[in-house]
Amino acid sequence: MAVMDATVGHSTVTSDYKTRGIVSWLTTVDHKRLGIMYLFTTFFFFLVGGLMALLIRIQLAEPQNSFLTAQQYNQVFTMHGTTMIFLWIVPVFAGFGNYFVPLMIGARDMAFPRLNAISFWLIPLGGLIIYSGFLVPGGAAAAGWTGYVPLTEQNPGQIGQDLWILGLHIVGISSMLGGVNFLVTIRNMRTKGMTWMKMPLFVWATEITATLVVLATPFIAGALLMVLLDRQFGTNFFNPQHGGNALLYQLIFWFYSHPAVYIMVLPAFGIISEIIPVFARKPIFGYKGMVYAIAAIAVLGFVVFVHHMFVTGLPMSVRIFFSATTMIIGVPTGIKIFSWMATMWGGKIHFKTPMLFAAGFLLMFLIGGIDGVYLGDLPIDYALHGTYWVVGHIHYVLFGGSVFGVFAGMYYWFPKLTGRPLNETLGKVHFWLMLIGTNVTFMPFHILGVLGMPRRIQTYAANRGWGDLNATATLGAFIIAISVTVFMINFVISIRKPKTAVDDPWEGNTLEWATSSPPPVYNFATVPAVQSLRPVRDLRLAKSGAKGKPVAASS
Ligand code: HAS
Ligand code: CU
Repeated sequence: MAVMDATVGHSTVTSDYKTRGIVSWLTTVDHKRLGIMYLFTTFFFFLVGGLMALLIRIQLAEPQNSFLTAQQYNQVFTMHGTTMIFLWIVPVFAGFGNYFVPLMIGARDMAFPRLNAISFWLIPLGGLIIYSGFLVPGGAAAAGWTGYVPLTEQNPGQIGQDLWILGLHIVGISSMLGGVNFLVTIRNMRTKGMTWMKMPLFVWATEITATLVVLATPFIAGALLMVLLDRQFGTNFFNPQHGGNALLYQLIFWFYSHPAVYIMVLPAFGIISEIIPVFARKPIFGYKGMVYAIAAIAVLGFVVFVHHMFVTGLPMSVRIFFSATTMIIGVPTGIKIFSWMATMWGGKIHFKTPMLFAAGFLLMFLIGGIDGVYLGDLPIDYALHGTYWVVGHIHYVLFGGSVFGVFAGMYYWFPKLTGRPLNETLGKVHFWLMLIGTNVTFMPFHILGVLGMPRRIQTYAANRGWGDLNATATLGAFIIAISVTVFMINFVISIRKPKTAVDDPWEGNTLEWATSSPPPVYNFATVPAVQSLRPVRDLRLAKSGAKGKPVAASS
């Protein structure tokens, strides 16, 4: 329960924060505790989603395998995609945002702490509802994470599909409440001196992601509601036999889900943009360009969605328009890639684990981004749509991109979150295994796509020649699983050590490094003055008494 805390004069700080025990966590409205709970919960879902991925890979490892039945296979890949997208990647960044946005802008908490707690609790609730499908007759949802009609409307008796819709609605409400909270917080609670153009890029990424969330999420909620009404209440929105239109579902779904792919990666862009300048010991190259590029990606993100529907028979003029916009969205993304490279260029790069993951992100996302541009090209997409190429694309951008971004942030901020550093040697083992695993798993997908292997198939004939590449991908998936295990071992070892982390272990630039590790409940005794993009570096310089001394985090 929130109680006015006289020492900080802010009603959002709970005075019961310091009490230990499970109840204090279950009832907390503190942004830092909620941030940690987001990270734990979503990581749990990552493990569940990963387990399902291994089941998929075991099934596909050899031709004519019968490890999973077709029905089980459909449920498993549907739940894998649903988990990874809606219960891991989208909310994990809300976790980082919750913890670090208030710290980075010098605020005491989020604008609406109780709303924040509700946003968090809706995630495990939504997840439980989605998974409860496994317990009902007919099993869990099995129509893919995209929930295309008519697949989702064929069998109204299969309640798992309705539970999936209900759970996604709840998770969507969580995202939107969180989004509004971020927008209000960032607009109103920045400390003195932090103008828009002095905001850390992670905060910018969160601001723009939150805008996308608030504008786009209602569309998927609406599309899913219409499916629910069609399934259970006799409407025919998407039923052509009664005057409905099945394509309408795809249009509404992708109007959300294309912007959503940027919801899933912009926060990772933000994290990388914090890490690279710190470890290259240079200011970020082209800060303003970086801000405008994120904004441009967000705006363009709303006008490319038809590239998911090039083969649905829409008029050629429409296809050409959306093919062109899809190419154009590579430009602001390219600006970001080049700015990160320019930031590293000539820098004295410290290859600590966070920087390794940031560099890995850059390379993997580049591959995924460029194979996406191939898909934006009409004739190529006619050939590759619905094949494993697309699966390769999404895993390079979402695993090589977003997930590497999450781990970069995890290693970078772990000392701040816990007061303890993660072990560097284990971190490097984790990184290299994950990088190798990612490529061994997902590179073969591209070749399989070109060889014509369709996505979402439970098995394939031996004479198709897809066996070896699939076996390789399965091997890679297990390498990834081992790398994640190494991370968890690292976590357990590190968390049991005494709290030795200093306030500012990496010589950071942004305000979270100006407070203790972990920060006190009120975040800052006094918030440092913000006069530049790198207030903590300014402080360090002032302390050392001379500008440009080697102690500076930049050249
Ligand atoms: Fe994507 C399908 C195109 C970015 C996620 N994408 C998906 C799906 C997911 C997803 C989940 O046009 C599957 C959905 C499903 O289940 O059906 N995607 C793009 C393009 C970009 C892109 C052009 N995608 C993402 C991100 C994601 C994501 C980010 C999540 C994090 N994607 C597609 C298309 C499909 C698609 C088709 C549908 C395919 C189908 O048939 O179903 C861009 O945002 C990528 C921009 C980034 C770069 C790299 C850096 C840029 C540089 C500048 C120079 C490069 C240039 C290109 C000028 C381009 C360095 C040169 C081109 C050469 C070929 C050399
Ligand atoms: Cu798209």
